[in-house]
Amino acid sequence: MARHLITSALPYINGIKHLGNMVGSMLPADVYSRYLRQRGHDVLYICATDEHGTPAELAAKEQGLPVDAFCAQAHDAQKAVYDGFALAFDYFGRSSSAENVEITQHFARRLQENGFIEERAIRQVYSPADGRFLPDRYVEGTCPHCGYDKARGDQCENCTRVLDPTDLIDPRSAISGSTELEVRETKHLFLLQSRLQHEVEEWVARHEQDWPQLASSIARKWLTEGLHDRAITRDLDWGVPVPADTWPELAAEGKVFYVWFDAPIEYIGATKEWADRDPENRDWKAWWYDADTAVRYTQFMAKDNVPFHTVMFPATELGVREPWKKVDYVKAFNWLTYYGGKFSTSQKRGVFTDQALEILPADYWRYFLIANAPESDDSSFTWEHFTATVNKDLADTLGNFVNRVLSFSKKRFGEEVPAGGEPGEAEARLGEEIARLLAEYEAQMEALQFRKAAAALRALWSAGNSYLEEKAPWLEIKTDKDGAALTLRTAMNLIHLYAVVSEPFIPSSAAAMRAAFALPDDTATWTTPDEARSLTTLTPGIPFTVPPVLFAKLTDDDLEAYKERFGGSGA
Ligand code: B3M
Ligand code: ZN
Repeated sequence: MARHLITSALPYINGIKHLGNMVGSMLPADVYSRYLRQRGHDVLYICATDEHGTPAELAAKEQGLPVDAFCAQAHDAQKAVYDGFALAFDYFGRSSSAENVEITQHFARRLQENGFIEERAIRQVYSPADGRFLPDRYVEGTCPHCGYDKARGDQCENCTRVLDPTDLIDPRSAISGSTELEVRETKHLFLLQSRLQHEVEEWVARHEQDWPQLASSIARKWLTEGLHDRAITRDLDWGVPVPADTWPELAAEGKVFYVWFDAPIEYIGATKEWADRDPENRDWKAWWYDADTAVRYTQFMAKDNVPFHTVMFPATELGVREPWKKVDYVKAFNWLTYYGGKFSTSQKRGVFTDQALEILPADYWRYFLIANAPESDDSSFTWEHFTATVNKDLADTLGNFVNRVLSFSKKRFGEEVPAGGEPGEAEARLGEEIARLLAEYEAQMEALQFRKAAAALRALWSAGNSYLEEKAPWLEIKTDKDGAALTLRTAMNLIHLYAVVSEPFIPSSAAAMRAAFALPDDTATWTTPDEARSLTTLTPGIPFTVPPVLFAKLTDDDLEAYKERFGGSGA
């Protein structure tokens, strides 16, 4: 049994995330964590809100709140949604925690001692009207590359190019709108990534063959372009302070670290937050320090975050010259689009995770999103596709099977798993099919191929339906009561198997399926393909109940209502 450290990219604090964010980081990480836990591995799944940087300050300002109060409240709001999605984090922390401040400052000091940090005077946009420097998103203007007129100082949302505030044409302050901007000189800390280029290259070369192509190709591209030294401090009120013991002058000026410097360190920080809640029993360092082979570390993220995780954070970790655990596997996702266009938080386009839960329970979303995860390419969310998938896979194939089998058996044989005939040729064939599909499902899960895993799961559900159609116990019962009892008992064993193996995808429906049978809890542990083949976990006489309908079928009226509310064609 291995120890698995799992993190998903830290959702930014400035607002509730949309479904595209969910499917590209937290949800697959949760599915994978649940699967590994079921297989008996020691799993630590860590996530947190990413709370520093200009967007946090701007969002707080918009709501008329001090930044710390805004972040506290926004953290709780996001956490509530993730609870609603049944994301089973071991810990969901905050990058503004004392733990992260401590570890971030430690990293910076070590980088300084090792000669990887340098103080440089740079020219920054200053706004006399606002009485402050305007880093990153505090400046807006026209993109010099594509001409988009709402480009932000850190990046152009239209052409995705990374920018510096001084690059913008016709710059204006995002706070006051003032266009009377000056460029002034100010000192900042630079991380000398260029000096780490060679080491990072070697490190990537040793790991990339294990990574999916999406991750390794992005890492390669960045390395080919060359690692540039980058400013890791900002003139902001909110952030991890530059430590005064090492940089008294910059600390006195109130400089803080740049959000992308402290955010990845929060993976470690949040693990310490987790341990600090129960220090007797939890050892954060065992997961992060000198844990090279003892821990397997898998990260989940959307593709725009890949450079930070495959190149920049490893550079930081290498430069610290201490044995901090580095990522083993980078699971990167493409974009989920909304009718082929962009989901956009700022333009409120698409479906947000809180709205999704207002409409339907989490399992509907979890299944649909993972079954259509943008793995090898972008994938498109449409309400038509969503309702059709829910109806076909969840309501017809799985839910209806469960309900049909249990209701019919109850009606004809009472509320216990029926006795009756011995398994025959049809059951042997079914057992082979189930064992094969389950092995396929396991293989895809271990390979983190979520769409293919979902397809195997769906095939497992379908196999039950085919068996039921073939045996037709509702006819069989007229001539062969024992045979019908065998069919139903076998089908109930399938339901029990589905309850176990569907858990990573649809945890609450899986719990409802399992709870239908009066069984001790340990039968919830994984069933191997070999065990599954015999389909005899449930023996005659075990009491059962018929659970309420697992998945409601969505009607044409529902579909129209969703399209009405969210904009059908996305135009
Ligand atoms: N907060 C994701 C984003 O906002 C960013 C991830 C940080 S992971 C250390 O794009
Ligand atoms: Zn642009």
